[in-house]
This record gives sequence, C-alpha cells and structure tokens, in this order.
Amino acid sequence: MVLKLYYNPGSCSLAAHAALLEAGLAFEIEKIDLASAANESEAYLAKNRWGRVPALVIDDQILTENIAILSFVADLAPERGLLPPPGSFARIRALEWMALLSSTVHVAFRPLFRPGRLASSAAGQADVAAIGLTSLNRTLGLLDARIGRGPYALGETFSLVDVYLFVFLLWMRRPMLAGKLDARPNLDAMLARLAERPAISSAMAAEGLSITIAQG
Ligand SMILES: N[C@@H](CCC(=O)N[C@@H](CS)C(=O)NCC(=O)O)C(=O)O
Repeated sequence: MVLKLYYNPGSCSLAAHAALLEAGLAFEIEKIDLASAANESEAYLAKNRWGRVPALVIDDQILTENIAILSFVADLAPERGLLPPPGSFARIRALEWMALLSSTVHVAFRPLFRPGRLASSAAGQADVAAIGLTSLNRTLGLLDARIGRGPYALGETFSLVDVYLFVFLLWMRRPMLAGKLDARPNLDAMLARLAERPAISSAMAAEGLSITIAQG
C-alpha cells in the first residue's frame, strides 16, 4: 500500500504524521506550505479540493480529516493498540475525544491565529482576537480539568487521541500567545510527557519544530 501525507510544519497535520510513525508504517511526506498558500495552488486543489492539510494518499484514494486518518492508521496496525478496538465502547470514547479536539479545541485557536478571516478592519480583528482569547482560555481550562493527571487522554493507556491533543498543546507555546494564557499544569505535564515519545519527537524533527518555536 502506498501512503503519502501532505502536511504543513506544526499544523494539525502533525497528528497524522506522528500517528504514521507510531504505527511503524512506511510512508512518504510532502510539504504543502500554508505560508505561501501552496494549499490553494491548482496542483494541490486538484488532489484535495478542500485545500487543507492533513491529506493522506492511500494508493489511488485521498483521505482528509484527522479523525478519519487517525482511525485508519490505528486500524492498519491493530497490534500496536493505538486506539481501542472497533466496536468497543472505549473506541466510541476515543471518537468523542477526537471530535472534541477537532470541533471545539482546534477552532478555539482560529480567532487568535486567523482573525483576518473573521473581520476585515484592524479594530474588528482586535475585537475578534480579544473575544477569542477569552473563549480559548475557557476551552483550555475545560481541557485541563478533563485531562486531570492523566497520564493520557483515555486514562492509563496511550492512544492516538494523545497525538492529536499534542498539536494543540504545542500551539499553546506559540510566541504570539506568550503571557496570554492562564496556567494549565495538567496540560503542561501532558506536553512534556508526550514530547518524549520517539514518534512525536521524530515527527517534530522531520518538520523542523521544537516545543518553543512551534510554527504552522
Ligand atoms: N478538521 C480538519 C481541519 C484541517 C485544517 O483546518 N487544517 C489547517 C491547518 S491546521 C489548514 O489546512 N488550513 C489551511 C487553510 O485553512 O487555508 C482536520 O482535523 O483534519
């Protein structure tokens, strides 16, 4: 099976990248540079009409959305136990977690990272960012409480939910958020724990990232 991941360094595609490494699968990667709008190029849109990353080529198909990609990757390597088995309630709990990360946590960063998509004037964008910061802090507070002392999102067992979560923990360290977020000890401890996993640190290195200079 040919697998090829389209990614942008430090974007949410980092979850799919680290997941492929956790699964021990052979795959290629190709950078789609969001900073130069390579995701809006005709060539990329011909492959993925949504113009976003991650996108995973699987032979002659293309799969988008982290939730789908992480589920697919976990099921390719069942012996690694990267997600609970299909059909179990634990798998549904993992799905709930991934949906929360995709629909609520990811989008809570958008008013801060991309205020220009929500307002045109400088004053409007500043307002969007200010309201967004309040909302992001509240979301991260709920996340911190739900994680508790972990050690992992699903409790005692590591899963690809943690790999997905890692992306947002990394985003919390972006320089533009420095000094703006409330203290989140559980999330900080989780970031430190996950950063030590070889698959996560290898994906970070391949994308040219470090915890303090995460970009994307
Ligand atoms: N729900 C999607 C979100 C994908 C997404 O928004 N990716 C961002 C990078 S984190 C992107 O490609 N943005 C480009 C753009 O919006 O122009 C997923 O989890 O795969």
